[in-house]
Amino acid sequence: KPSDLDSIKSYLKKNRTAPNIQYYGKAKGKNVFIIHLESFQQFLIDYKVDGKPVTPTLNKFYHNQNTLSFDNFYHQVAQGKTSDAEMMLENSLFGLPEGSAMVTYGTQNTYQAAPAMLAQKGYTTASFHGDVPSFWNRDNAYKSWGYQYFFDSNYYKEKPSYTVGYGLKDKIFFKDAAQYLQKLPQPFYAKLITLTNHYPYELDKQNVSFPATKTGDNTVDPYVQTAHYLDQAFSQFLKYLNKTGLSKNSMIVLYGDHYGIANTHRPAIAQLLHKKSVDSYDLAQFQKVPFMIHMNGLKGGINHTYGGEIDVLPTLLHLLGIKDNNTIQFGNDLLSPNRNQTVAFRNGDFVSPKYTVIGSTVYDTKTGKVINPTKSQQQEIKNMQNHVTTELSLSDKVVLGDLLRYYNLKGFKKVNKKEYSYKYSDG
Ligand code: GP9
Ligand code: MN
Repeated sequence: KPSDLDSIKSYLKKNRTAPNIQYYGKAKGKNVFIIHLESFQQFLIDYKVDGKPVTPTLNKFYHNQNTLSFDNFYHQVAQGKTSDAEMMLENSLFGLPEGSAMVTYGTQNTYQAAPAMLAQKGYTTASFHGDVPSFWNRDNAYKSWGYQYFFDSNYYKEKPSYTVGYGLKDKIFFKDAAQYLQKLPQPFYAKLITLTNHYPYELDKQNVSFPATKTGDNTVDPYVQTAHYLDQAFSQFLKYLNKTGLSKNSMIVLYGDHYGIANTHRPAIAQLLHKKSVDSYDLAQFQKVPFMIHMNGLKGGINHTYGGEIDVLPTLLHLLGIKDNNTIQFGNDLLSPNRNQTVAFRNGDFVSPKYTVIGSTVYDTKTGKVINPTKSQQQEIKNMQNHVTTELSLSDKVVLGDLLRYYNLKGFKKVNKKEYSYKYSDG
């Protein structure tokens, strides 16, 4: 019922942060590219195998003076993996503790998502992905989120040699996506979801141009090879953006959706990190994924704030100069000066600049050492824990109760799903 929103509104009111005036509106009217890097972890950035960088292009992009990069940015997904990441990115709502919100609540629920918000500001909105449209219920959830176009696998030329694993190989995907991109009225909001760097990291021989790691764990060792391939695909796409001049009037956002190497592969992870063994603290650190924002003229650098996927939308809205004083969103702008830096994992564990709390164990985030909290530290940690459980449960309340159907967001027109169709037809 509508009154279920009351506790949520008052929580959000307390937690909202003011934008950073140095960055507010800096990307107003620009095209937005969201490049979804499949299974891409932060440790790959600047990582070398046999003295060679795995991702030379992404490394350069990460260190570019016009790129804002974040080195304490965590994925916050659960079983919904990619779909949880998309859910957070587009709505600043968490995925669910079990299953996939996009699948179970993507079709019927009301949303006030990024594509719809931007479309109502004059943007063209499109998602691109080289898999079938039904995967993760994208074809329905995207309508609820207000995507005007969804260029799924039906839109690209198909040949057996063009695909590997779940779908189209990234190099072909980026190239084929370009023909549709070119025709989108500007400004646009375009999300490109890559796919080749996906477990079990298969790649056809011609495309393998990087040495596998040698941990002896077969599902881990080829990871750097598909990551390298993804880097090459991104490099081609960047060239295209530069050649067409699109890079000049666009904000390019990159992020890793979730881990590629599951925490169960401890011995292999230890070897990759050149450590004797890894503990829960190391594994929490291992959950970092890249988040980068690039734009001509943007004041870049590596920002050390602690945050995660839930924080992306508020960050982007502020950069685009879109007020979000009344939105039902659980993240906060990564560029805001006084933001709360407690990063919730979906299971209730959390990381912050001071403490990393995994189950009942408390680590000092700076040193990685287990600490025995004093009475006053215990209170501090308890407050943080409270914050985490509150935000997760309130977000769940919004999704499970479909509460946005009762919420009248100022200046926002409710999405009418019937207006959308993504069916491919020739000509
Ligand atoms: C499938 C792709 C993979 O279309 O997005 O999803 P994941 O297995 O990474 O959740
Ligand atoms: Mn994924």
